[in-house]
Amino acid sequence: MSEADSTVANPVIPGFHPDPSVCRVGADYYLACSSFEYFPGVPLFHSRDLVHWTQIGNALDRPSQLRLSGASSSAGIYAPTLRHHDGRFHLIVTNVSDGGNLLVTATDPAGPWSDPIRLPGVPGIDPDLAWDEDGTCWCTVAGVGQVRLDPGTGETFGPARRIWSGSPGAKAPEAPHLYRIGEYWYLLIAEGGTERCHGVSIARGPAPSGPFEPCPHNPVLTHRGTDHPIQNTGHADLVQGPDGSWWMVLLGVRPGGGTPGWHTLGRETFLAPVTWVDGWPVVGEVELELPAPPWPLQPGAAGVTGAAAAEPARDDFDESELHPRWISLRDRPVEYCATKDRPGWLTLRARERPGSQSQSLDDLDVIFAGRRQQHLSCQVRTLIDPAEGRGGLAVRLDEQHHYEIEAAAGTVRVVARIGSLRTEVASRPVPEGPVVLGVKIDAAKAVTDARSGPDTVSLGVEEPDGTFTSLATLDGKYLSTEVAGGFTGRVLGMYAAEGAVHFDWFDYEPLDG
Ligand code: 6LW
Repeated sequence: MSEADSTVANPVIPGFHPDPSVCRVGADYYLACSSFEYFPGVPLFHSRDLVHWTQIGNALDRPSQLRLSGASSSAGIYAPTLRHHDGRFHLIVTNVSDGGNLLVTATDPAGPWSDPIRLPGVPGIDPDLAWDEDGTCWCTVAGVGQVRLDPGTGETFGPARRIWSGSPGAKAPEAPHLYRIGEYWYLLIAEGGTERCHGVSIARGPAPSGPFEPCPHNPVLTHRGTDHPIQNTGHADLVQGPDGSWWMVLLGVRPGGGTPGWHTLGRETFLAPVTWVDGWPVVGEVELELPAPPWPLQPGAAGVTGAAAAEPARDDFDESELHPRWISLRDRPVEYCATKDRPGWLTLRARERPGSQSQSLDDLDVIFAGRRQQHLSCQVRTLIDPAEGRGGLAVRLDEQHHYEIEAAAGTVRVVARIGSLRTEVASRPVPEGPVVLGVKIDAAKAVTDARSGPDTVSLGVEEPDGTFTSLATLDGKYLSTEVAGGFTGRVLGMYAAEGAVHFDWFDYEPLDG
């Protein structure tokens, strides 16, 4: 796993970072991912070596750019394409819950990004942008359709035209990216669906509009039907390394446990080498450890930016702005989530709901701030002061799938919601005042039985002497994508159920395993 051994860890961006789109500007690489019902949307990363990525922002971080009110989980923001053209970054993406496709631009990818240009003439999901030698902009979408677009105004010219249907019989030809490489235009797609049959195929033609000839070796990448530890590989984008070599970023998952295998971290961003044979790409192995690329590696300075990163990361909430890794559900109004109410603490205020006394993680508009689970085994802790309300620490997959430990003055309790079932699993008195809540997630070391889960989730409190007392240990499979459905992964975070709850700090610590 170490760079000294000449390997680097994959995924290069672990945890719920699907649908990667990458672009290179000189020595710098930028990468964008999907974000679904979470606000802010479209996390953006920077790298100089394609291996170590640091989050520099989120492209859609203002309510004027991103409306997710009422969006169901796994709806919202799908599959961006990030490109640099004419001195500007262009990011095209779909909000499936609010008007479809939109385009934002920026001169600095760390932001600010423009308000969106709406694209009513661009149908469907997974829009791509490519410019030909004349400066004409081609927008290609899932299906695979294509329309000419003026990215300055959003105007489209003519109806979308079908340019390829992918491999005969394969479902869901999607995630197109179009590139001019050498004498051909290449059309890279995903097909087979984003589950176990996912794969990457390619076609090429003389012009951006085709006609396209499929690669005789399609799919150029798939792990379908294998017992490879990385599954669902697909939804890729191509980029050249600093030395001119070719690489692919793609999504994959790491299922654990028995049958059928449950993945809990969502779809993650992996890196794979690419070579070219007879004008077609040959994708190298997508492994958990990759041979290190031959250029100087530049580990990120801060944060959890790679699967191997092991340093604990504490958020003290001493800055007025939250780090871009923090995501909330659908929006994050400052009157409900702020560091100014009690300096040095994050205050979450529950919404007041007529006819109902409190909120819970079952609600679409619960006040929540969390970060993606990025390691198969990890531990999170937070110091909560519930004197003015009730709130807690949660492991969230969606509204119907979450475990949480909740504190009110004098009590903590563990609640589990799985599908339509919701139950209090354990409770215990605690001294009045601030209390440290913790969640420890342990990946299974062995499959003991065909049904055994991928991990266990222990929820508890820290005693005054620093020891952790678990109140409940629950099977993690129920907070997996295979059980919950949809496209997302786990998010670990704080929430308010009633009144105001204050959080002094939040620790995320990767654990071995
Ligand atoms: C995305 C599609 C896909 O739009 O999943 O894996 C959808 N690929 O391309 C949601 O992320």
